[in-house]
Amino acid sequence: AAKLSPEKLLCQLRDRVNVTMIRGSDGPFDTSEWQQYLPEKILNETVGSLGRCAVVSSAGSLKSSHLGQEIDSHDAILRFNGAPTKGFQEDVGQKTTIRLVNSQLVTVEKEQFLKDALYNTGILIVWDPAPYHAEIHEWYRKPDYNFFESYKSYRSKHPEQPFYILNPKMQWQLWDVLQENSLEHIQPNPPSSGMLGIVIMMTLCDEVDVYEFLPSKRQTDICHYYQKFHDRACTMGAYHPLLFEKNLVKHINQGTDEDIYTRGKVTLPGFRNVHC
Ligand code: NCC
Repeated sequence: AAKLSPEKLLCQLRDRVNVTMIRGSDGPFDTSEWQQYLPEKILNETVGSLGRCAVVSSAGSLKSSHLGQEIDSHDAILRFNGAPTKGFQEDVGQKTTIRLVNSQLVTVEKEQFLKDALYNTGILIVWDPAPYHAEIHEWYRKPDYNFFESYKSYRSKHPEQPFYILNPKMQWQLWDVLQENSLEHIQPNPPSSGMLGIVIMMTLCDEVDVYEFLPSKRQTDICHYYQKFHDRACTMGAYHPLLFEKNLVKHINQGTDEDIYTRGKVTLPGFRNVHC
């Protein structure tokens, strides 16, 4: 597979990866029961059109980065899973506009998820690994983690907070683009929350700055900036095709190598600024 130019790759992402949230009119969710739980407004209406956005990875290399102020200067900020801001403002900022969580967290860490105030700010989006290009009914019958009950409990507890379910078709559309632009066979598992979050923000924003997805000079085996736990797989990937995701993001970076080295920062255009 010959690598596409950065411009062509951006066009592929824009035209082939369809970022949508589950709606009450979609397949198995078109029941009166589900209508009470799914948000009425679509995500675009909830957030409006965003200018400069930041995606903050959870990497250990954010520690001692002093990037907090720079991150907070963005119009909207996306964070992942249980990544906190409290106590870490200096390095990661304090604003959260969107939090993307995986279905494992919502299910396995259900008690925490339902009670921890960390999750009560901004818009929540949950995603679940679906079988390769599975039809939405098939996925609904056999999700990777059955997070639906936990989702409903959260919605009942916090009915005013927008909380979306990512349409699972997106993950494999994105995986196909990753595979087609990699020289090796990549593992048949969906992209990481990090990569999904980057593409979600590219659909909502004029410009997206991503922090410590491509590691800076602070690269470390410490998995998260908020925990002491060491594991190289956090940065390189094991289940998720993280290395391939990072190669692709590097290829379409519009910022400088210096920004990667010192700030772990890449700058990507929003899809509305990609002209094909
Ligand atoms: O660790 P996790 O990811 O929550 O991190 C969010 C995203 O940040 C990027 N990252 C993280 C650490 C690191 N050293 N380098 C990075 O680049 C990645 O892009 C990552 O996606 C996930 O993707 O959802 C993941 O979730 C965790 C875990 O489920 C949640 O933190 C909830 O507890 C997974 N860890 C385990 O299952 C043990 C992780 O594999 C993927």
